[in-house]
Amino acid sequence: MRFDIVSVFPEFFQVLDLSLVGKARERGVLEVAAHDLRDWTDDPHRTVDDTPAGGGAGMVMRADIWGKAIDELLAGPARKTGEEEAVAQGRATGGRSARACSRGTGKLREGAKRPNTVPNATPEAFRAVLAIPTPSGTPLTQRACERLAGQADRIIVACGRYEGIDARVAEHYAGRGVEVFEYSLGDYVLNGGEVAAVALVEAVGRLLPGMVGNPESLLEESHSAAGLLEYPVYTRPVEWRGLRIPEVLLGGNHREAARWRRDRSLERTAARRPDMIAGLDARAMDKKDRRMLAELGFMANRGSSHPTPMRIREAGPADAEALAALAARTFPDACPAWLGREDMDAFIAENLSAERFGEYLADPHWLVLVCEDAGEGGTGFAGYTLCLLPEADGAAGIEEGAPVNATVDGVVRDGPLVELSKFYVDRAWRGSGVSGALWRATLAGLSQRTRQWREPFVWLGTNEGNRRARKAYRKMGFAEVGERTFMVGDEPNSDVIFARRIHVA
Ligand code: 6GU
Repeated sequence: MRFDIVSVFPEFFQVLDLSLVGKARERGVLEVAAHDLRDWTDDPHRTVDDTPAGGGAGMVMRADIWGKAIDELLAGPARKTGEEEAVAQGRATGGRSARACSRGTGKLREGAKRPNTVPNATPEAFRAVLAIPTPSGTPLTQRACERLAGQADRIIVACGRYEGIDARVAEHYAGRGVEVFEYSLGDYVLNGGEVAAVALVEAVGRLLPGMVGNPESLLEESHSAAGLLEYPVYTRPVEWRGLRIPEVLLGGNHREAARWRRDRSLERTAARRPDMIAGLDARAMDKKDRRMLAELGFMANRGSSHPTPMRIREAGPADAEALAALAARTFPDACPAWLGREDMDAFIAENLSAERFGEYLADPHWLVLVCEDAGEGGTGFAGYTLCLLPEADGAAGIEEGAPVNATVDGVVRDGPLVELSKFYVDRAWRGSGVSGALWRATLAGLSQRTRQWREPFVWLGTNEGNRRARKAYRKMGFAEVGERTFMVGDEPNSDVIFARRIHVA
């Protein structure tokens, strides 16, 4: 791979003699030559710019000067200086390679006396790319760097200054079949393309075979194919200024450490680059990934291609219709298989209609939380919770079987006994982490509303035969404290009663 960088500040590129890139140049993996654009001028002032056509501030770099420089460099690598040749073949010392950079800046004349190492050179044969750094280019990405490292033999970097390079330069070479790559480092403006040229050499150069000692370090880094930012890294001392390396990285359990790193990657990416979360392949994620993402405000189920942002919020009167639709969809999931459709429909019509939800939503004793798909073209509600708060330190739902005298973890209740009347997640969102996130938000809301009490409880009843729900409630910190009979339509159902403390440590 050879870079030819053209700039009015060729000395700038002496930095490329240092570190990794410098070593690769010594080893011949990479050749870099910097050239002075002014060497292609003919006038005594060595002018490279002129005033902008159509008026405006600043100066524009002339197409004719750039054309001469690029034509000559495209014509092939015959024009290596002797020292560059030495660098490429690994004969140079560090000191000579440093000179190769700064001395390789002279105009490399047509018909130079050195032999052309690749005869009949054409842009195609060299797979040459004309790279033009500009704040109006496409963002430089790891994908673009990987493609250049894999496919280009020669990259000519045309560093503009002032207001940029006459647009016909890019147009002309693209028309001649040269790949023109106008790229930007990010949404800010530099004074010229030199810094961006160094960035390109380093980002592409380190991907060349034989450049990075441990190729695995290429796999796990930020912007690798996984589409996540890298996790935080640590090394000794184990404790520094009161900060310890996370224990999970010291214990020697590689699976746990890998999971921890994956979670930190997801966390960082969600916080710093939410745009990258939306680009993740949801089908490549496991249940733990989805749970973590739900904590971070994104939801993905097994059927979705990409995670979407989710919002958990208190429902308002305008949500009654959508809530009733979700409730009607989800209620049958919790019923035993033998229960008739008519009984379920009767229950839904009586307790889960839009009118009923309208009443719940208007009554301050009910706390209704919804989890919704907040992405573009969101699919609506994925789940909801419905809590009934009693007056003062009373018990909500006494006639429903509230465990008024129950103790939990050996603790006696001090404060209200809230009823978790409904907690449903749409079938499509099972296993997505939505229910965990919705539950934590609900518990936080209850804790907030009962904070003047020392030890408030929350209770619920669920069908005895619904093992999935029973297991889920135990995981949510509930303990079985009793039983009740619950009517769905005309059918009596055996329910289990669960309770737990609201305040968490
Ligand atoms: Cl590639 N060039 C200039 N002049 N400014 C930039 C940039 C490039 N990328 C971000 N800002």
